[in-house]
Amino acid sequence: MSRTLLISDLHLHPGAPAVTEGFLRWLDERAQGADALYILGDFFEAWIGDDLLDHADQDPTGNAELALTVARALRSLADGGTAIYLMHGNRDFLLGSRFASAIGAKLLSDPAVLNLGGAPVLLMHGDSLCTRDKAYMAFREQARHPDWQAQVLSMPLADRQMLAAALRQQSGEATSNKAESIMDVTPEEVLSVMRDYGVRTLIHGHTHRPAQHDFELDGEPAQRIVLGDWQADQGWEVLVEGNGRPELRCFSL
Ligand code: LP5
Ligand code: MN
Repeated sequence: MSRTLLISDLHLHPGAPAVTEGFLRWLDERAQGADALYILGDFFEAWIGDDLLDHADQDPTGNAELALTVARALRSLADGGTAIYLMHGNRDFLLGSRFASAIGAKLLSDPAVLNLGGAPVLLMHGDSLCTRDKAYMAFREQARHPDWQAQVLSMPLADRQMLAAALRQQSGEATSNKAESIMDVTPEEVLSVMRDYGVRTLIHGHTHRPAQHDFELDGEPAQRIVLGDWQADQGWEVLVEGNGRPELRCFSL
């Protein structure tokens, strides 16, 4: 029976080695032998450019070493026959084709349609669904602009580390002053994007509010599955076996 796994929001970083170790174990124990693995964004806590991979020996932050370790493990999964797909999140939108090919993955656009057992399923990171968060939507537009990205990627790595830290701090201050409802998906936006893509199932992450929401879309049953963020002691996956329905699962790491 075919097996497809979807994960998101691991937020891997050197300061949380237990999550990295848990992920490496999960790869061995759960992902090994799967037909496909979809990583739906925020795989890394912050990604400042693929050229970081060249500078592991001069990277005091440990980010480069972490990326190389994870890349090796994913590469071996891909070599074993698992198709890996990587989508950008709002923390790692600078992940590029170089990292993707290092791990043997394909970069996925957001949104992407996946055919699961004959039914189309929409995959997203989820940040673009939070349309009531006007300040974030403005930031997103800027940060996803090719000119801004080219300019940022031309900066020295150390300057990029500082910029990423400054943006993280700004974001932390901004989010602590935002209403919880603003930082969740906009219900009408969910319906609208599902209609646009003609799907009855949407799977995304980003909000860190894992759940399966069942509802009606134009008179038909529909579902929105939200993946959770990984912690030192717990991770989340969506598992699809054969022609079965996607199943949200929480497990200890
Ligand atoms: O990420 P999180 O969970 O804190 O909040 C998100 C939204 N914030 C972001 C911003 C990222 O955290 C920034 C970090 C990116 C790391 C990689 C950067 C690589 C590029 C640079 C280096 C090469 O996505 C947050 C949402 C929240 O999710 C919920 O959906 O609300 O949105 C914001 O916080 C946006 C703010 O409201 C407005 C942004 C202010 C930025 C202003 C720029 C100032 C420049 C300062 C630098 C000198
Ligand atoms: Mn996110």
